[in-house]
Amino acid sequence: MNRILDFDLSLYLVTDRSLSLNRSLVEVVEKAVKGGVTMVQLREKDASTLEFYNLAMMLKPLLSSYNVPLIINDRLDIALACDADGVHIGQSDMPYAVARKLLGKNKIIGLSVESIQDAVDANGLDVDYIGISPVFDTSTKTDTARALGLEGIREITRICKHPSVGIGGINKENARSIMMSGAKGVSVVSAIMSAKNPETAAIELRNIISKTNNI
Ligand code: TZP
Ligand code: MG
Repeated sequence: MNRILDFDLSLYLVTDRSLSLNRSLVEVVEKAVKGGVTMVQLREKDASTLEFYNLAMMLKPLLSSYNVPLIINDRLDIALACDADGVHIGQSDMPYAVARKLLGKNKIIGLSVESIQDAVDANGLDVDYIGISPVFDTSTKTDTARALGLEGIREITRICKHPSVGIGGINKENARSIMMSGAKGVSVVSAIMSAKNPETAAIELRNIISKTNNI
């Protein structure tokens, strides 16, 4: 299927309100997009449906004013209800084919891959991007598969036809190595959510990424 969706994976923020140092989600996200974040995934593991929906509805006009896609983690119902730009699913979430059927061809669907086999399997799916997860161990998410490392990114980007972002333990010290291993972008939680200044953190990451000439 030829789907022409315009999105830029280069600096992909995944939210976690528990890491926002008591600042509001909207405040941190706005600073992050001002600093150059190109995609935002709203990830809420403990929120009620109403709270999740309300947060998505708050982020939607903000992100659309910056032309930054809003991706919803896991919850297709929330993505549909707020007409988000897409959804990100993991290996134990809704099957890709069902997600695509529900969302239609004009929405972005990302899939987490946690192994070489997942990457091979993703080649049989029409996903829009993959998240290579986790690259490094991270205290932000501890129930992850084994860390794939830079070697994992190299192997997965070699065999997988979809553009990819790395996630897990990525910061300004190692962002360059993620890009140099073949990813089209870096996905971060704490490097921006917990930064003293999320705007500066995003600017610094963007500078590092854009110097790699990989995007
Ligand atoms: N999926 C795999 S690792 C991770 C998620 C959501 C958390 C990454 O957080 P951080 O703070 O960027 O290491
Ligand atoms: Mg999930």
